Amino acid sequence: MSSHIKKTRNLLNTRLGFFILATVLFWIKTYIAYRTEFTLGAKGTVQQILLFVNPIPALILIFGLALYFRGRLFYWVLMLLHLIESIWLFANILYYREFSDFLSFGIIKGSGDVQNNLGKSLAEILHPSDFFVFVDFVILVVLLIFKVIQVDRRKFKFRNAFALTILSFVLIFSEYGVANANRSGLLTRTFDNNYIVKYLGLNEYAAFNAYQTAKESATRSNAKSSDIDSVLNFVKKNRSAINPEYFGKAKGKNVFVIHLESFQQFLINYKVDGKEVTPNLNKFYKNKNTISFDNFYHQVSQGKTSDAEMMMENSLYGLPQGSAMVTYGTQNTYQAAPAILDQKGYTTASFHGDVPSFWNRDNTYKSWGYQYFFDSDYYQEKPSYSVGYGLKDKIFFKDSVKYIQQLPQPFYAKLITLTNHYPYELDKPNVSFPATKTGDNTVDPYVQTAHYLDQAFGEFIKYLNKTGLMKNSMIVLYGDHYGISNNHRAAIAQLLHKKEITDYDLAQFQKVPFMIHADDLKGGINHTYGGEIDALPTILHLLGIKDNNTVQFGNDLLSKKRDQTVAFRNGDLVSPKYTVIGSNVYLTKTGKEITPNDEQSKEIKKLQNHVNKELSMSDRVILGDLLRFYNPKGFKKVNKKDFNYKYSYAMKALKDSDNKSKKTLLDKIHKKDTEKLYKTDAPELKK
Ligand code: GP9
Ligand code: MN
Repeated sequence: MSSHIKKTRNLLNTRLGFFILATVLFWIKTYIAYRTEFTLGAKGTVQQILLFVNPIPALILIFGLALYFRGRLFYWVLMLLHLIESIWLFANILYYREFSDFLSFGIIKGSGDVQNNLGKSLAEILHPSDFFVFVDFVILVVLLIFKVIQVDRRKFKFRNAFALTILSFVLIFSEYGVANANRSGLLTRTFDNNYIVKYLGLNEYAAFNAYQTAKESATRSNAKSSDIDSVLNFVKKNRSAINPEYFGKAKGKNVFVIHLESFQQFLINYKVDGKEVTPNLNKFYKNKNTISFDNFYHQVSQGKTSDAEMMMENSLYGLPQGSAMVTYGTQNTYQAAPAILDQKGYTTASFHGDVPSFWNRDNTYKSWGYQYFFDSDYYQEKPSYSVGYGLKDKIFFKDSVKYIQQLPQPFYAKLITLTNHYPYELDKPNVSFPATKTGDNTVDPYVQTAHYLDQAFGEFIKYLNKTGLMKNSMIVLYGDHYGISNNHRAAIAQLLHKKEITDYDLAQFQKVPFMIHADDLKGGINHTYGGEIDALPTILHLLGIKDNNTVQFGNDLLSKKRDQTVAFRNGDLVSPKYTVIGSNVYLTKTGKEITPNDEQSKEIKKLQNHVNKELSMSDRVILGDLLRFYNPKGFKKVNKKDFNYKYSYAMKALKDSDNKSKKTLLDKIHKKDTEKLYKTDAPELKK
């Protein structure tokens, strides 16, 4: 036994031994922080194992640097790196406690207005126990000072130090390989900082974030203020005239934007075993006061939901790779729907039953000017309440009412649903619809979660009717993107009752619902061709806001004369006449593939040029942060500092604004809590 201790002491008295001790202590400490300070949501064995081991490779790399130094310098360098690493962990623990997200370099270097008011409330956030993060540092220092561990003056071979560096890279890349197999697109699609920490670790996250921030500031600093001029010329030409029949028809009303997750247009009026999948949405679609578009396409790329949000509320395209909300959401200047409406007297709020960091919403929404973001921290959570990414739709809608009724009117409220999300899981008690029988397991349950979403929507509509909100609100519905990806051709063919699926069919399969309802609106099915990029101008005109100045790449779908070319993010396009997929051309009306004659070629070339230009112009706006150079008349630049999405802060703000002006639903119906009027059959809420 004593020889064992002696051996260990001998080892610790070597440089390698000291390096191992420091690494192991830091590893344990990080893992404890992972488990106790962050909500990383590691599910399943692979993620659990990755979470456990992921601190090691980067620690070998970073602490291993010290081994290149001679003499006492090794100890100094190692302890310095240790201290920096500890401070990084410490800072993240504090930041996470306040913002449920990890620190990003964009925030740290942030030009004043994006600093998230760091520091202000530090005293409130800090717990004395947080200093545990420095315990191992102190231990190591004490051991050295009191010579419990002897300083080893012998040289550590360069060859060995180098071998350790190589080993760390091998481990980092293997770890990335396993992570990417578990979550494909981890770094290319960049979903959520939590994911990167969960899979790769806090240091890898820092490196990746530094890379992203550098890339972002490079494109930003390359841009000149005059770059905005060509953009302004382009969007000016594109703007369509208002349609007096619709302009201002919903003026002064509240706006509900309901985001139907992964919801495709083909589901409307679709039947399985003779039963409608979405009876409530179908009824809404046909309602005489609903304008329903049946040639409306999603235009998203890798950023999926975040691309949809970007287009719907900014009339700017997402980027060809990754998510613009993640990379360019925190720092960029925007002229988004919430900001425009805020400046017209609206209260603005987004509701979503997932963590705030997903798609970087917690930062991007500030840039867009959202006053409130009711994320999963605002909802009661129980294991049975959630599936997949978060709160089940029925519970989400019901529990949102608590906040809706406190919003001063008129308000702009966006509710982002979640349950109808790949892989379309739902627990038995909530399944009340037959799956399709294509034999493709990813496709078949899609109609079941879509049916569930429809029921949730139906319950919400009932509430709106009961409370009178329906009368003074405009309801906008949209599907954000496909639910069934193009990889499922055989199943899609079966669903559409077709023998074979062509590229043309797949393009048309990208249609999603877009419906606008208000009590005195002239409804009907509108066949104009358009997409998510066109939502904002359409909505603004209905609200009577003639916005000729902010930068928008879409145009009002209700305008009588408008460009109906729909750009997909990869440059493919659909117009009323042609559908162009790569080099293949189809007639949109019939789906017939053609070899264009000269005249057709000319027309197609014109369409294609327009689409290419539109996409690249939009990219320039985002990559160069061009809106920072442009102060349109009638629009005030958003000050991100004005916003704080922490629960206690929001509750106080709601109370304060209520004291100032009695304009909430709660006031209107004499302090009666409207939650009681909400009826849901959600099995989780049954007593
Ligand atoms: C997560 C949700 C899903 O918060 O919005 O995003 P998606 O995977 O559809 O892009
Ligand atoms: Mn989505």
